[in-house]
Amino acid sequence: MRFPFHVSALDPGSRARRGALDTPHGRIETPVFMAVGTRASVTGLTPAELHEVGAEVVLGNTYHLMLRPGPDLFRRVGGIHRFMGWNGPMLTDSGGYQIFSLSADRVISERGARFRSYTNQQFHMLSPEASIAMQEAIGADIMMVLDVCVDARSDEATTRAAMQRTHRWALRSLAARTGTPQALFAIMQGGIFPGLRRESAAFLTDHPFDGFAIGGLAVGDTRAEREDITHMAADLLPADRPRYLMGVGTPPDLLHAILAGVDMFDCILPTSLAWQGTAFTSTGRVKLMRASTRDDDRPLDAACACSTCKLYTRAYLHHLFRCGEPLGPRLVSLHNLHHYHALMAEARAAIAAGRFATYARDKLEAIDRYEH
Ligand code: PRF
Ligand code: ZN
Repeated sequence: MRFPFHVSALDPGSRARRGALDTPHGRIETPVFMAVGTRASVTGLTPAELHEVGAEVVLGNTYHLMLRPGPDLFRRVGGIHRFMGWNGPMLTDSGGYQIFSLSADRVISERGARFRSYTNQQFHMLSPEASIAMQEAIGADIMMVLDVCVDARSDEATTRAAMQRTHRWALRSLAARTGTPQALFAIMQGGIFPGLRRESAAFLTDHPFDGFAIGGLAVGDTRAEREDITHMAADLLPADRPRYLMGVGTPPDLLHAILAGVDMFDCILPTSLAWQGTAFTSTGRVKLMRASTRDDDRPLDAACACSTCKLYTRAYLHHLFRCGEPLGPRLVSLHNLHHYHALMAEARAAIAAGRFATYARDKLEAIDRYEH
């Protein structure tokens, strides 16, 4: 293992665990939510602001950064931390998901994925080896293997083929490393098929990966399917490595996954919804484009300690969104990330105190009451 992961507490009423992962850029306290900064930027926010809202880890994406600015630039400036001015831990996703979700004219073969760039229409090849080379140039603390993600509604044969290719690519990724001080996580696939998930865990956990991700969820599956697979998948993964649920999700999704024993998350929801004027609050979602917030002189969330909630009213935020002022989405992004990070801090404290099952049940009930 490249860097140590310590589990410091197990919740007596669930599979939840409290841990810490030590990286060259500092300690990651788990469970953790990682802010998405696809193109070496969490849209609209500076690293200082990310620290202020409690961000521990920032996520970059190999697919986007390979197309622009490209590997040579990262090699020249000495990696993404210096490039973007964030000195905390970072993780790069491999590009596997973007090939599935974004690429035009893609052809996936055993060698890798050939696709057309959205920046200049040129063809590129993203192979497991090319993804590792790019991720080593980017220099994030944690790298992900290139995987094949398919729609959760795919039939079992299609899902199995994608999973098996993901396994072969995971071994090629391990072999492609050149000895940089970066961790490498494998990605479990297998869709909504329990048998495939078991196969995927059995295969991947036989190899010296530093952590294991659960991929292929929140891609067309139902909430019930996602929860069932998350529970069974987390249980199949080794207790001494971090478990990362990719691209999930809402606060209830996170609470359920922590109950299942997941340690790490990322999701674009808090930041992407912020840019549409939607805020997560302790009393449900608030939509700031709605006329109902026009004369509302309350803070976004009276129970929130973030600077947006300390300084501004809903009426002001509504005004900013109505005028298309960039300060609006910035202030709501700060609040939403603070909301997610505060939820994680509460979860960590509850696990350490041995009362996470009760905490999560109460929290889920409260969210359910407000959202329905
Ligand atoms: N694979 C990779 N990144 C991902 C996913 C995946 O399956 C998902 C699925 N929810 C989000 N991000 N490499
Ligand atoms: Zn707030």
